[in-house]
Amino acid sequence: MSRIFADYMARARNILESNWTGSSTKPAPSLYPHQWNWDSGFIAIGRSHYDTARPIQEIETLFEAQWSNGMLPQIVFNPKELGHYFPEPDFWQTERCPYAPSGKLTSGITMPPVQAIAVEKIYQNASRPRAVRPFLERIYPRLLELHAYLYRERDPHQEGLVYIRHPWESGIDNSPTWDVPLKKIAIDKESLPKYTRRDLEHGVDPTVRPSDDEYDRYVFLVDLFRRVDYDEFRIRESCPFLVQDPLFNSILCRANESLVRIAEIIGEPPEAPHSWAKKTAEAIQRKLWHEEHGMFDAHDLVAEKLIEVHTAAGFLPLYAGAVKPKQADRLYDRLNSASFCALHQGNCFTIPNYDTQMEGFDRSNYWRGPIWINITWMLTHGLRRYGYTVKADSLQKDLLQLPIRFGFHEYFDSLDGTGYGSEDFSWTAALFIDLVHEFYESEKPRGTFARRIKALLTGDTILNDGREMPDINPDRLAAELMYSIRRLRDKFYDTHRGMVDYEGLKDSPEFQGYRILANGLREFRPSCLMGRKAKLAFWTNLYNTIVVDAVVMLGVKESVKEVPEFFRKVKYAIGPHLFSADDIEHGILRGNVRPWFYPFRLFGPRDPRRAMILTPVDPRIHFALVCGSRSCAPIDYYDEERIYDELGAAAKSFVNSSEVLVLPEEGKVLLSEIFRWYERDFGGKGGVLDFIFDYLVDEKERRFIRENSANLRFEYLHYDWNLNR
Ligand code: 2M8
Repeated sequence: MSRIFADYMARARNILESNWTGSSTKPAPSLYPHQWNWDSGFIAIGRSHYDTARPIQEIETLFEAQWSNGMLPQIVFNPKELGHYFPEPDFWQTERCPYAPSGKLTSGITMPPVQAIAVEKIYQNASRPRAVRPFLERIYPRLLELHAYLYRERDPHQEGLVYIRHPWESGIDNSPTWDVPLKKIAIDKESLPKYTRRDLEHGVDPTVRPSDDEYDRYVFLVDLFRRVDYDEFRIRESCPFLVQDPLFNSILCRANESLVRIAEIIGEPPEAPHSWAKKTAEAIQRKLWHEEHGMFDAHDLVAEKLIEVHTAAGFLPLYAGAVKPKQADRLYDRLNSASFCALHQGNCFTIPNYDTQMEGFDRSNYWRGPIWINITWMLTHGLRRYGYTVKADSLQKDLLQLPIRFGFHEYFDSLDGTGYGSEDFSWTAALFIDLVHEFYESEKPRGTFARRIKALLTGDTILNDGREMPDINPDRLAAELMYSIRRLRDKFYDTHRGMVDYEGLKDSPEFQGYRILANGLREFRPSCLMGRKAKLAFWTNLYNTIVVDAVVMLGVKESVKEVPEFFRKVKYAIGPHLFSADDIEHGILRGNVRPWFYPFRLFGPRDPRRAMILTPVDPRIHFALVCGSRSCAPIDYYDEERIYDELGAAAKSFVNSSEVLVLPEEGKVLLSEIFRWYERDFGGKGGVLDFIFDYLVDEKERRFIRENSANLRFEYLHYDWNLNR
């Protein structure tokens, strides 16, 4: 792990430590002095990477305050900390409700039910998962009661979508989405209970918090609930705010999936959560989708219509797997538009909580525009679920750098990253810990599969020794081969996501056709390739395809690392010579310079393949050569005529992706290993810096590099060798 991550991990753990109250964790040192429902879930997830007892205690403490009807309260008040927050138990008066627990002080609303997700994570991350089983057995019925409560009391049409009845229940308190229903509440100051806000007494700038008008409406709703003794039926009859929110329902849907898996672990019947998950996913797809806008919206149950306001919550059905493939593509386009800070746009951090193109977008105000780590964290999981790995990586880049550069704040300015709200915010720390763990997950040593393959693979594998030869004139072979590679790209490569559909490709006629043409390479003379551009395109495309060919033919499952010396052992016979993937990369395309992992140049002094060496080296090839792994550049096809432009585009895309992190506050640049392995191709360290500077689009990052080039330190990011499938 890079040292910088280790340092910040330690800081994150300290924050959780100092916010620990003895039985749970406060969200923030002073602004939020009690236990909050969904905060505890996120906190437990982060902490579970290094501790099991406390996350268990965190969740159990929360559930000790569960209402007897199953509702899990938004806040469990710490009796020793009363007097610094509004509203507190004296205002909620939950004792009016027969379901409220005695001996516990709680609010009278709930929050997005992340708890089952957290419980599953605690189990998965435990060093001794078996020891966690008794906890699973204890907590499972409570989780089930919570979900049953939501479907019983909050889903009046029994359609699989539950409503929230207060903006605080959404967790995204002053989201612009709520403006529409809240606007309809006319406030009569005379009859509104008197109250004093306490949130502005903690040194937080009032302009980054909700307005007084919003607070009046929050209070109006709480007053309504307590006047009917928290009777859900009566609330439903009179409450002007009943909303089916995509965020809340997506979390519920995703939490049902965790419940199913927990049920299976402890041998309980999983049918109930399974059918809830299905029903909610279908309802989200059907009822909350806005076809024209290509986005999920909240549904106002009072007005019976969609609230056409687009916030980050609209992407979260991805997290629940509740999205049809066509809807996922539309969401992805939306996410990559200026509205939510396009990838490589270079002038903002992703993802702002509200569409940046809207008049009411506010880069610093609470849930009206800044970035919140928990929302983006859930979105990265959703994007991975749908295969948008490159975008997920890029969001992770933003998430990792925000606390490092700007501190462990509650939320961050979406244009310049400034931290707002409370410092030392617990879920920012916890999810940072989770992200760093995820980032380094693939560093774990690989097991038995690799050893099995090793035993099988003793020598070289010549991939193009099939009997069937192409029925074409050898002069046409290069053109036909390139055409066939382009067809593979069009059909099986997802250039957006940087992924290859190896499964689909394996038995396809296109791949069979390619393999026959590859057999024809045995009679091909590379000397017939004319001009540098033709050679660059031919060898680059051939390198990328020999890797794909080898992944398929050797049955690679998870990573090319399963095959010892993969790049040296897989070969094509071309004319009278053999070329491994390494020969193509280091021998031809890198001008036969010695590879960083090998004592000699690959083509010795008398090797006839030296005639094919391409010099000078164009370092941009490193962003076009694809080694079948996630940290490589995204795979594509390179056209002889346009290859210089295409290499430029590939370099630009890579330099502005998650593989290059510029951290001005640390005086550091974190780089892909590619820049270390091939430093000399760029002209040494200085050349690497010039190269990055030339392709970087973010003006501030460019300025920082220009002004600090002499003292900049490089650190290198872990290279992810997982298969790009
Ligand atoms: C914020 O909400 C509370 C009310 O629940 C508040 O503003 O006083 C929200 O950001 C919410 O999502 C969060 O759970 C809570 C504590 O961090 O603070």
